[in-house]
Amino acid sequence: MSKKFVMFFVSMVMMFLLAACGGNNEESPEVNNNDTEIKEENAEAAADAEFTIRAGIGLNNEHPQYKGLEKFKEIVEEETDGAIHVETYHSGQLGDDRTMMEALQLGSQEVTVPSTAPIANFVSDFSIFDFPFLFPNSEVADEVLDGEVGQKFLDKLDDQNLKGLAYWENGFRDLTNSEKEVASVDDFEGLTIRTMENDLHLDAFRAMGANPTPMAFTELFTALQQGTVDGQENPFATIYLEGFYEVQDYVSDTHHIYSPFVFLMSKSFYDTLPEDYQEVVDNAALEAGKYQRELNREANDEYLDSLVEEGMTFTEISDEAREEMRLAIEPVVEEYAAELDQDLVNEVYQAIEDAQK
Ligand code: TK8
Repeated sequence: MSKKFVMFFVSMVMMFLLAACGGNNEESPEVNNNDTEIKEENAEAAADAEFTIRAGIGLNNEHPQYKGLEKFKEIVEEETDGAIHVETYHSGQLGDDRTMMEALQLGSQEVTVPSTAPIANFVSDFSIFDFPFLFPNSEVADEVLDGEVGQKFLDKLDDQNLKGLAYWENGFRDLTNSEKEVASVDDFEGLTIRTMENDLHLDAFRAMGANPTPMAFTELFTALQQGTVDGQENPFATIYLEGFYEVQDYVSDTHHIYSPFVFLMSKSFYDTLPEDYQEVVDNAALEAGKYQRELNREANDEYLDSLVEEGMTFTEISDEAREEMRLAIEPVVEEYAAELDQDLVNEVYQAIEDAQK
């Protein structure tokens, strides 16, 4: 059976299940009506448009990342007078990060905005951005990613039939778990932690004594709820907006990795766009990214308090404890750095230094 046919079959089954659930769920008829209305609007707009962009992400529609996608839609539709129609999907409605990236490669989806960690499975050099404690703050990250070096990495995506248009921000990752307060590297001992599907993340958590297990984000809430894993790590905004506080008791500001998002477009789709439309999507991805980063930073500042209000115990990581974590992970970082393009590694390190001057 061809992959496309399997995907088609799976989506038919999903549509049937969704329809069946909708039918039983008498308590929320409004939501169902809205969905139908949105679908009808989409269908009409898509019929009038020359091009349709289906943009999907794993986070939900409360997250600054989704607001960023909405901004992208607004700019593109306005500037092309509706000739490009953008449909936005959240919460993994179109699949998990890897599935969506593969769909971009196949040309069956046009846009997704994953973290760099899963991108490293497609272009291994991207793993450098997930080196723990690489970026001291988000301003330095902006300067490096938006500069010449960042562009070199985006260019490497072309060979994978992916077009990298801009860096957005997932943010500094913090640890939550259901077992105990984590204040130092010793406290990681024995904790089963879900990580993103990325070898460097797995090795870094092993180096700190944890039992990491890779998992798609779409499966995470259930895994936490059922106790398949004790903990996970994500920025405060995600921990709050995805309701992880309902199934996790402890949060520590480990800030161990800064996760960039990359705004990706299917390259084969991008190449079919006339040049002036390419320019529109290039600029819209950047513009929407600026807006998304701003919202994200506000959210991350604000949501730690909200997590505590929801009853989570907050443990502050001291500078010394963070330095111990960094030292525990250092051999892993060196091992991975040795495997990458050395010139590029040095350029990234240099750019980070320059950005701090
Ligand atoms: C959402 C993911 C998520 C990431 C993760 O699809 O997997 O933990 O941080 O935000 O990209």
